[in-house]
Amino acid sequence: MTKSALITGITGQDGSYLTEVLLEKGYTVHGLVQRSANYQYENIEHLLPDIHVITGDLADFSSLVRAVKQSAPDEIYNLAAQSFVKASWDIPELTGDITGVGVCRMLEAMHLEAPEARFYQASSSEMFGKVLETPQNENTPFYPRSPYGVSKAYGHYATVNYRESFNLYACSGILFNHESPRRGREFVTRKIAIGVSRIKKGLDTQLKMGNIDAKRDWGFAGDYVVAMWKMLQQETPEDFVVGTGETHSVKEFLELAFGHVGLNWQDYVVEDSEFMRPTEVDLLLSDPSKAKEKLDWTPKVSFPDLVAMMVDSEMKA
Ligand code: NAP
Ligand code: G4F
Repeated sequence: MTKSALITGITGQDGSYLTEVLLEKGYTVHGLVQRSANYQYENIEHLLPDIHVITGDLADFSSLVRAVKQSAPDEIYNLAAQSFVKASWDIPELTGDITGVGVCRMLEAMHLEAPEARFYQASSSEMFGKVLETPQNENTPFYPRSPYGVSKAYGHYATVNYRESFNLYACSGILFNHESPRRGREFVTRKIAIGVSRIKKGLDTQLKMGNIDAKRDWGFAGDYVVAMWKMLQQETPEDFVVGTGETHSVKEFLELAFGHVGLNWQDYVVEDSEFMRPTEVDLLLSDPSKAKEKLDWTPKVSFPDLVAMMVDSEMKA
């Protein structure tokens, strides 16, 4: 029988790649889309004929109940969030409401209307924050460093608690940074890829950056959505860390990205305090051995290939 999936955040980077994977597997895909004056369909334009769009919002419980009723899902992927860390200091309350409490609303909607469904929560390595051990695994304690990280920790524990309280099939993927040509333009990898292509084409002369010593464990989003799906195919619900097990600095990303088009990053990059954060996450590095062992999941795209993919995409755009 055809399976039904409900994806919140379907217009985002991960939502679009996950939709492609689920359609390929024969799922009926329903996507929750928030109302806006200019709908953000850029990432899913090509998928619109094959999916069912439902208007709703993580801030509006009644819309979530309706979405679950309407889609009768076997699987729910809660990917919607205010996902930009830097903005979470500007809109901390909204971030808490959507990225934190929104998870609770979605879990409760499932609890009421589809308790047999399986639930995936998009947890984040940002919860590790000022890391208490390296590398980070499923047992590493959290020390969030931003309103976003705090909100994700709330959503994470809400998921664990609904699983334990009501015996729901609910699990969290603690995903490390993952990128692609569909990444939001304000995130550092896409910002660099766009900056490099504009400089190469003579449209800009410099690229203003924040803390380029920060280190992240960067993978390709297309690989990571497969891990989300695999988590919901297990016999029992569990949480998994998903990452590459490699860490690189923003500086290394700059070096490779500029180098890819024959330029030297030091000739163009300038520091700008506007892009610094009140508190920083200095280093993230995953230990994805549980995902490898239990989900048989490993990332396919390497760091240099990811950088090249993103720069090439902007050069073509
Ligand atoms: P993204 O591109 O920013 O997508 C976020 C999605 O959430 C968009 O579809 C957005 O809709 C939607 N949304 C925002 N507020 C909403 C609301 N109030 N109600 C309903 N929908 C709302 O994020 P992503 O990179 O795909 O990440 C997916 C999820 O994984 C997020 O929860 C993120 O926090 C988490 N995560 C991401 C990473 C990463 O490295 N990418 C790592 C760990 C965890 P609009 O298009 O209308 O704005
Ligand atoms: O690309 P970023 O904005 O991503 P960040 O803060 O790591 O968050 C992303 O990954 C999380 C998983 O760990 C997700 F949960 C979250 O939703 C999001 O997808 O910044 C990466 C690093 C930071 O240390 C930042 O300070 O790059 C540094 N950086 C330096 N200059 C910059 C810039 N970041 C941005 N966005 N813009 C800059 O100019």
